[in-house]
Amino acid sequence: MIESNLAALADAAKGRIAAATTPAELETIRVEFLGRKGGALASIDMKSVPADQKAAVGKMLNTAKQAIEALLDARTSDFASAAQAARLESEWLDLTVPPTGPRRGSLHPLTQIQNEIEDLFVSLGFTVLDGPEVESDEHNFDALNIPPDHPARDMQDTFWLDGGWLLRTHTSPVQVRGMRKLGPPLRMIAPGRVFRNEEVDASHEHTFYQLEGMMVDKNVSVANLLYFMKTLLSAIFKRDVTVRLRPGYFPFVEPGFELDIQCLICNGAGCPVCKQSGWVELLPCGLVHPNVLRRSNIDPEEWGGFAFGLGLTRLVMMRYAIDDIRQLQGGDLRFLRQF
Ligand code: FA5
Repeated sequence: MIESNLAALADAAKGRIAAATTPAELETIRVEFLGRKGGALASIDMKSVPADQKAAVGKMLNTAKQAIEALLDARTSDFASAAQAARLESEWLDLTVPPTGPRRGSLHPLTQIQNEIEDLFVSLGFTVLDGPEVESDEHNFDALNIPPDHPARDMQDTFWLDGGWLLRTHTSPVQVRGMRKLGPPLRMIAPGRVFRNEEVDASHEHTFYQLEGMMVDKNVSVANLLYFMKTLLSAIFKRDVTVRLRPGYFPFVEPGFELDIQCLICNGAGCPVCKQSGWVELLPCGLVHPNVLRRSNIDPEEWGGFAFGLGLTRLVMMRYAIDDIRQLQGGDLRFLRQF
């Protein structure tokens, strides 16, 4: 009788232990079955067991108690391992994930390319000069062999300010400042912002960047000019690009050239950036006109020079295949973050 009661108790305990979902539940089960006072095993009345069976029943009780304890211990240690695994999972760190935190900015593509060109020319012995954006008529036009009423003044639509001042239409006035300040021999570049009262489209801005270059020395020739142009383009594009050189008119150079690059947006097929021509005007240049040297107190009999006026904004467009110039100064971070 006691034997079958014990077996039923052990089965009941086994079922309850298996179904327990928390360590607290296990504790309740432990008290219920094994508690010294009122526990199911403790309530078995040994007094009613005949003396000759007491030893055997005691042994059975012990076995049942040990079996329940073993089940409780095993289940308790299951809960402890699960808790440990959950804690490790919650503390897991992937050390290879890049750090979050504030997003770092980057240099504007124009600044990046300007820096590259400056480094290149500095390594070739050139000085980097700066000039004012509000210029005098004299520096922007007269000293560059463009006197008042000269038709070439209409080549660049000017924003005029009061008192004969203007927003410089090109970086060429820095040539004048460089020649007057430093004298010959001279190797200078001058990157900067220029302004034209022009209608804006995919390749024309009213505010854009140029990079002026000038070398004044003895025996400067078109060969010197072409050497520097080639060095510049291969440093920027790092691959072969198709260019063409054609005569160009600028009052401050003689002879003057236009160096065009085959449009890298459409590979010469024709698009809005190149106005369907397949070519983009990029790098006008020439040998410095004697009048320009003379106006800056340099004797053209003794000295000669070349000058160029790189369209820096257009160069950036070609290098990164940007199909609309307005994106460069639109301030849209989604665009800028690509660089
Ligand atoms: C000039 O500004 C001359 N000062 C360049 C020069 C310097 C010639 C020294 C000879 C010797 P031009 O107006 O062509 O030239 O402008 C030079 C370059 O600036 C152009 O080839 C073009 O790449 C760029 N450019 C001109 N107008 C715009 C514009 N509205 N928007 C963007 N880029 C322009």
